[in-house]
Amino acid sequence: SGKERTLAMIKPDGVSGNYTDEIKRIIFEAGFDIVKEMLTELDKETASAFYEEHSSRSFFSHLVTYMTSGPVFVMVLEKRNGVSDWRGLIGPTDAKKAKISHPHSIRALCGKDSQRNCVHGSDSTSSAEREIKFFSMDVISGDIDSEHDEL
Ligand code: YYY
Ligand code: MG
Repeated sequence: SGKERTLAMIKPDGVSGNYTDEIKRIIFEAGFDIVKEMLTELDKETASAFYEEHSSRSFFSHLVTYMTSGPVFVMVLEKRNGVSDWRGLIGPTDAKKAKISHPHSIRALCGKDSQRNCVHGSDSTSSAEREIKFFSMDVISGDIDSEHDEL
């Protein structure tokens, strides 16, 4: 059907700032289905692995500290052109710039700056596939019962 899945995450400041419901409303209004969702917390190892491509950057340790500062809300979104449409909805990385250039974006709504930018979105279909697997959100729920049946 040409639908794409992408990984979205509401980062710790978004969850603690109570933006989850408003962001989900924006997601549904834009025509996405939320295929899976989970509230979880990243430990340092998980956050470091998730952002491994940025491990040599000067901001990396601050990024890991931020991402482990509280619960995050992870979602698998589905829609035609879902990857780029979600990137479009969240706006540019630097929330300060987003507030000027993309005032209706999610990062303009709840982000603070280039680090505390409230939400994540996969940047390509291959990143989306990798990130969905990273959180084991590619596994179909309900498998536990059918596995039981085979015992
Ligand atoms: O994909 P996106 O999140 O928009 O930006 P990336 O360039 O991939 O950086 C990932 C992540 O790193 C960003 O969301 C916040 C953090 N970061 C930072 O703390 N400081 C920067 N100058 C750039 C990025
Ligand atoms: Mg990125």
